Amino acid sequence: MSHAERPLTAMIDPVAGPPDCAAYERAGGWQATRTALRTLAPAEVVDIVTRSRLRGRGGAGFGTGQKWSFVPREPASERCKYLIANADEMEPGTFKDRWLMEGNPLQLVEGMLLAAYAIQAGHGIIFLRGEYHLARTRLHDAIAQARHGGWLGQDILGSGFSFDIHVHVSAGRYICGEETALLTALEGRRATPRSKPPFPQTGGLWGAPSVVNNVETLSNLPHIIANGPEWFAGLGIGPDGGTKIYGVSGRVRRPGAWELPIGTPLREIIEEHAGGMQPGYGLRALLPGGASTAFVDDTALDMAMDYASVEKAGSRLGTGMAIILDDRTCPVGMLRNLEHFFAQESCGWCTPCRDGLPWVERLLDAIEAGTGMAEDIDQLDRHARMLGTPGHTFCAHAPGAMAPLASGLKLFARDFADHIAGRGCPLRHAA
Ligand code: L3W
Repeated sequence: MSHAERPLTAMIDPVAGPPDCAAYERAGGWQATRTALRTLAPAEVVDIVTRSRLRGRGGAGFGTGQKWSFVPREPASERCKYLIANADEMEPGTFKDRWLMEGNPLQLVEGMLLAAYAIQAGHGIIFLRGEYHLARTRLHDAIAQARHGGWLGQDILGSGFSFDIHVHVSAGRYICGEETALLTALEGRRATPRSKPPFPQTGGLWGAPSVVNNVETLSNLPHIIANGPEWFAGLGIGPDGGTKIYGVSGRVRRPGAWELPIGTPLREIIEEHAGGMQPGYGLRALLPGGASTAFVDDTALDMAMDYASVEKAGSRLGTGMAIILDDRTCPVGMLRNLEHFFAQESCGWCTPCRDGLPWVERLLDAIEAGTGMAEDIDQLDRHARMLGTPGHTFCAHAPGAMAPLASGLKLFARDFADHIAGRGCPLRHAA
C-alpha cells in the first residue's frame, strides 16, 4: 500500500519519533481543521463522516456519524458537552491505539478537534490507560504544541469555536474501557457501568451530552475531512469504509500490527504480514478481534476481516487484533488464563458476573490440574450460556468473557474430555 492508502500510520516513524506541529502541518496536518472550521457547518461534518462509512474501531463497530447524530445540536457556547477519546486500551492482545498515540499524537488531537466541532463540544478528555507512560508524555507534548499553535484554546482560527483537551490517566481497570464505567470513573466514583439508555450522547459525563470514541476512530477523521468521504469509503474492501489496524500475536514469525484496507482476508494478514506460523508450530484456532471474541478455526482463514464477514463466521471483528492458538499450546490452559483475566476484571456490580466468572475460572483450574469431573463440562456450558446472554448481566463484560469459552467448549471438546479422563493436561504429562 502507498502512503496515501495507509493514512493513519504514514507519518509514524519509530526512529525519528512523533512529528512536531510544523512537521505535522508540512505532511498535510491541520488542513482538515481549516476546511471544517472555515467552510463546513457542524452538521455537514457529521454528514461527511456518516457517508465515509467509518464505524467505531474499539470493538462494537457502531457507525461514528450515526453516534454523533444523537447529540443535541446547540452550539458549544450554549451547552456544556464533552468529547472523550477512549484510550483505555486493555483488551488482551490489543496494542493498536498505543501505536497511534506514541507515533502521531497530533493526529489524535486533530481528530478530537474535528469530532468536537461536529458535535459542538467545548471540552475534550483523553481517558488513557495508566501503563501508557510514553503515550502520556507524547500526548501532553502534542497538546502543548497544539495550544501554542492556536489549534486548541479560545476562538480557534477565528471561527468562534473554542475547545481544549485534558488527559486523564486511568487508575487501571479493564471495565473503565466500557463507556459508561469510564464516565463514572471520570466523575471520581467507583468504575461501575450505568444502564443505557440514557446513552452518553444525551446523558453522559455529569449528565451532559457526551460522545466516547476510540483512538483509532478519532485518528481517521483528519483524513476523511481532508480527502472526502468517497475516498475513505473506497479504501475498504467490501462493505466497510477505510483502513483498519490489524494485528497478530502468538507463534507467528512476525507478531505485530499493520494498517490495511478494512476487509483484508484473514489469511493474508497471518501469512503475508505476520509471516505465517513459526517452524514447528501449526495454527489450531484464533480469536480474531481480541480476547473477548469467539474462537474460529482454520476453516475461517479465507474470511474477509470486515464486521459482517467475521460475524457470519460466528465471531466478531472486535479490535481486529488476532490472538493465535498454536497446536502445541493447551487450549484449556489458554482458556483458563483468559477467564482468570476476566474474573479478576469483573467490577463486582452484578451478581452473575461477580460470582459466575470466578466460578468458571475455578472449574477450568480444576480441569487443567487434573481434578476436573465430567459434570464440570456441563457446568461450564451452562455458565457460558447464562453469562453469555446479553441482558443477564449489567454490561457486556461477562458476554465478552463467555465468547471464547462457549466457542472453545465446542472446538476443543476432545481436549476437555482428555483432560478429565487423563487427570490433567496431556501436554504437561508429555513434557
Ligand atoms: C445511541 C443506541 N447510541 C449503541 C453506541 C453506544 C456505544 C457504541 C457501542 O461494547 C464491545 C464489547 C467488548 N443509541 C445505541 C448507541 N450505541 N446503541 O454505540 O455500543 P455497544 O453497546 O454495542 O458496545 P459497547 O458496550 O461499547 C464494546 C468489545 O467491544 N471489545 C472490547 C474491546 C476493548 C478495547 C480496548 O481495550 N481498547 O477496545 C472487543 O471486542 O467486549 O462487547 O458508544 O453508546 N441505540
